[in-house]
Amino acid sequence: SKARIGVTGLAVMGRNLARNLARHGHPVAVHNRTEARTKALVTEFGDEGTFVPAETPEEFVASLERPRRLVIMVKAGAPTDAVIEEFAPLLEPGDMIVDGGNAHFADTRRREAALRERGLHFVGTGISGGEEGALHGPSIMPGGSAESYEALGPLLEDIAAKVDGTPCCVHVGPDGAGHFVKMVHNGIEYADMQLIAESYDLLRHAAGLSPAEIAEVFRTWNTGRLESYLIEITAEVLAHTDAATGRPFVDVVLDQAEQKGTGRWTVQTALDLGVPVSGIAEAVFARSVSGHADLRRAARGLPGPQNDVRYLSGFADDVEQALYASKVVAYAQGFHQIQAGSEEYGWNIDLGQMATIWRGGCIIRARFLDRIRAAYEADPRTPTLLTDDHFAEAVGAAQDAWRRVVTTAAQLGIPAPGFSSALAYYDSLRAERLPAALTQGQRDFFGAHTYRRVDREGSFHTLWGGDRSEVEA
Ligand code: NBP
Repeated sequence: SKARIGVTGLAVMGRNLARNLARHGHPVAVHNRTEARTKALVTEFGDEGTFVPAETPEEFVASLERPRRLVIMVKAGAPTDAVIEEFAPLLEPGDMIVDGGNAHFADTRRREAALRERGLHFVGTGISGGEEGALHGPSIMPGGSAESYEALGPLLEDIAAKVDGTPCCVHVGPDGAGHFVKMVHNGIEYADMQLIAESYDLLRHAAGLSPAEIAEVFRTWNTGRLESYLIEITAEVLAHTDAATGRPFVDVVLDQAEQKGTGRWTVQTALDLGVPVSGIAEAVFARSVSGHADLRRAARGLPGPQNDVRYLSGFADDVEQALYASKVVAYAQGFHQIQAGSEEYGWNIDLGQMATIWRGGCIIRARFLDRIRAAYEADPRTPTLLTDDHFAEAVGAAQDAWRRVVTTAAQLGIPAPGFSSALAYYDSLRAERLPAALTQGQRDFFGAHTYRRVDREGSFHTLWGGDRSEVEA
């Protein structure tokens, strides 16, 4: 009998996805460039379900029922193109190639168009949740044609995480929509992690709490509106003691954050789309700053503030409110980017559904996402989450504390780029007038770039070098 689906690329992610499929009763063909991985999978986990191991691409393709569903789980970039080129000639019209790797959505659009020409479906699929998620239920964000989702959806929904019985998997939209949404998911993840890191730093250096005490604070927060996977693991990491030295684990780790690139892609794409994702950008830059060891060493002796204010009473509660409000901003910016991408590429993405499928399986899974779903259910065209009734009220109530935290950070010289940029974004949106009017005046002065007026239609230019009269441009 034939396999219902196949997975090629059996490193951690592919192996666990294949096991997840098999455990759900789907016979799964398995293949890897280096055959040892295929053998190891069948030897170690063969009793979990029906695996159909294949030594060659030809054998692999022949073992799949039609239309064929072939999942690629290899390193993103050139390896993905190489594998597509290896398998596509062996497939027949109507067959589906699913790329579950972390591809850039522009690559996915290119590949989808090329394979469509050859009569094949190409389904760029964002998969979040790491290796544990792949095995026990990830959040799955498939792009590609609606037709391909009919054949793939039931299988993917079967192996996805479930929240209240709802699978964390939905057809996001055509071609690169799935990988685009996965990219923004990762961008939001960067922002969320940075805000949590700043919370820790402030509790430690403004309030003087120990890592173990801060772990307790995070545990408490995890029983409230901030309840999420990231808050939960933060408490675990902070409570951990290094076995070798007996010191807090967080004190023996080199303070230089690394990145694989999806945060950077989010910001690059946002710049192209003209979407202000300042919180995500600050998070990417914060990692970048941390990694510039030479720069930091050179600047270490620069003067800081003399004052040593300690806001102990109520400070942890203030930080909770700053974290909550900044987090709303980060999500508002990320969802704005998805909306802009959807309009640019004609994807017609349902924003409420994105919040729904991120409630489980993925790294940013959180109680909070139910609220975002509700916001888009109440008004699918809401211009920003910040003006949704619930969030407007909650952030409004948090803003005094948020301002105190940003002020404290500035006074003590503790960097809080995430908190402060989120607050600046909030205040920018709220402002009756922005100094952009002055910027326009400067642009008109040095470059005759023209400006619009508040009281009349049209474009205008002031003759700055002449009698300074105004002309219509
Ligand atoms: P890796 O990204 O480490 O890729 C290793 C796999 O790619 C192996 O199966 C390897 O085969 C295969 N491969 C390479 Br490299 N070049 C190949 C080529 N030219 N032809 C055929 N196969 C080739 O694996 P991973 O960490 O399991 O991740 C898989 C994908 O999932 C990546 O795109 C990753 O970004 C994405 N992802 C990972 C995570 C995570 O938490 N790790 C989460 C979400 C998404 P070999 O065994 O013969 O060397």
